[in-house]
Amino acid sequence: MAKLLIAVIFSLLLLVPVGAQNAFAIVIDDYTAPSGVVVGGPATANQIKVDAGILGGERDMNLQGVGPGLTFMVANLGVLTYTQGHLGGSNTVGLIVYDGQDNSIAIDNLGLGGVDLTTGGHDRFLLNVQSSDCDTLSFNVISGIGSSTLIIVPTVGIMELEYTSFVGNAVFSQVGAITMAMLTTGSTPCTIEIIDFRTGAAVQQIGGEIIPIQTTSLILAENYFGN
Ligand SMILES: [Ca+2]
Ligand SMILES: [Ca+2]
Repeated sequence: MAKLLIAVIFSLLLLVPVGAQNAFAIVIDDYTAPSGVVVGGPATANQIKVDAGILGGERDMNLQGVGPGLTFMVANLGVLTYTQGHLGGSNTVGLIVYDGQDNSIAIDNLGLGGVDLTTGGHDRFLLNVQSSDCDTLSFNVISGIGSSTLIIVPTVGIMELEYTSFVGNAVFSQVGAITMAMLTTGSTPCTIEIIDFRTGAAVQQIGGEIIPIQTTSLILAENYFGN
């Protein structure tokens, strides 16, 4: 009987249209709105892009601590590319800030007006990485005076960044700003390409297609097994 129910639940998973599964996803950025190339040099450099498709209507990009060698950041045709061509000297940071339309690289802790990242029962960010040989990505979620941080080593594919993995005191249902930073140290060149950043639930791979696990199916299973 248990095997039969599991099979039924599995079948239900396959029947849910893929489009419906992301109905509650909050798209932070799919990088289709182009930001011009931010090229590193002796000074920091910025690009601010206003677009309705970006969470909060704006993407603030900033390069910090750049040194010799071609280091740049650009968003175009659905791909965010960060290349660290740093050949030595101080560390480099490529920073992207989602904090509403403040037209400034400075972080407005209330800029998103308290967006609820848990809408639809979502409990994690889904970050789709196309390629990477960089070693560190750092995320910061800010809710007024609270903030939480997660530092990861990027891998190719859809990365699940669970809210419970963040360290700090941000309230994920009342978010004022989100930042993503590409951190590279010393003289090791690297490139990372990101094609999507959104909220979501757990994902599983079925037949080469990645679909979120349905909360309703999990509730069915929990009820049946008495959990
Ligand atoms: Ca902004
Ligand atoms: Ca800003």
